[in-house]
Amino acid sequence: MYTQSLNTREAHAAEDPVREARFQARVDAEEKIEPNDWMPEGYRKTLVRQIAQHAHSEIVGMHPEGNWITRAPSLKRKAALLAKVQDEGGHGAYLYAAAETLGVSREELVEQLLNGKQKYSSIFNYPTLSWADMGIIGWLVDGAAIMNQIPLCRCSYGPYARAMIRICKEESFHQRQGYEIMVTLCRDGTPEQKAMAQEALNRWWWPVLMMFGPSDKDSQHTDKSMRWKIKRFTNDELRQKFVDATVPQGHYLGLTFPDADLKLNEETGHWEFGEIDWAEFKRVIAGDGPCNRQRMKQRKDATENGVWVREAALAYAEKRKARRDAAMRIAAE
Ligand code: FAQ
Repeated sequence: MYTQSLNTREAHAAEDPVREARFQARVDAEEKIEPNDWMPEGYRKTLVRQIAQHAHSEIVGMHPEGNWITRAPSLKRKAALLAKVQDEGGHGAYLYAAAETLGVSREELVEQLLNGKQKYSSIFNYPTLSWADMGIIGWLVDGAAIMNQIPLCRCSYGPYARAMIRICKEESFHQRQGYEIMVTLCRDGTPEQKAMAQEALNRWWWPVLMMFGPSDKDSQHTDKSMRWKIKRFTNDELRQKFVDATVPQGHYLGLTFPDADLKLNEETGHWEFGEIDWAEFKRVIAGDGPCNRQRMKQRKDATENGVWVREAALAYAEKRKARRDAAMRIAAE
């Protein structure tokens, strides 16, 4: 399958204006592009980059919350958090499978994460310092992820769009469990619990806004991705939609946002917000955020420590196949 995909990849590499025009017409007509269809090499590369980055984010994104599983304040909270972190692992697996339909193997993608050629979302380079961070991650990080990912359910590439439908359903549950933690802390909690929630919001608000990527004027890939209908909205459009949806939710909790410039523009109906610290964003995606080194070490260790599991699973699959083949041979005789 992999060799076949490589051949397809070579065939795609050649520039072909006629095929490209036909491809663009299909995209414009909202047809789904499937793995065996002809596609421009740039389209394939863009998808591999984005889907791989997305898959890595889900896997690395298990670490900040995984840090709190043993310290969740009740059995109910522990069970919900455990299930959520497992869901994130599942999302990573779907997304690697979607990327594999484009002729790259999961091993190659993991290798590129570990050698720094591919990225994961900036947000997972921040530490989880209190229980309120579990509420904040569900409410804001999953909230931002959903805002970005609902339009991806209409992405022109079929396998990615279909993976996103299930992922979004689960993310929506994650968002609600996070907001429910926030309600418990802020509306039903003690003054200390509310203060803990406010402190968490103060740390996470700006990094969450950075999740949507650079501003449109600095985004390198948006124009092409919009033309190919991989992206349906620009980074700034989605960021604004998120701020508009989230600020009233924060006010319901009685929290204040760490932004002196945040104000509702009565004419446009949008919440205007202050300038994002793009120097911090660049630093974090260049590898110098608070937890980049720790996260990469965790992934390297997990890859190395998991060698025996992968080998055992492969040996077991081969043994089962040999047994099945032998049974079929006997049945055929
Ligand atoms: N972090 O030209 P653009 C989740 C890079 S999943 C790091 O605007 P594009 C679930 C970008 O790669 C969260 N790097 O790029 C969960 C490019 O660099 P390159 C992940 C970033 O692709 C919840 C350069 O900057 N979601 O949270 C970031 O058109 C809770 C220029 O940027 C996805 O991946 C960033 N934040 O737009 C899990 C969704 N932003 O590769 C656990 C799919 C930008 O040229 C717990 N991805 N860069 O070297 C997308 O929608 C897009 O890729 C964007 C970026 C919107 C993220």
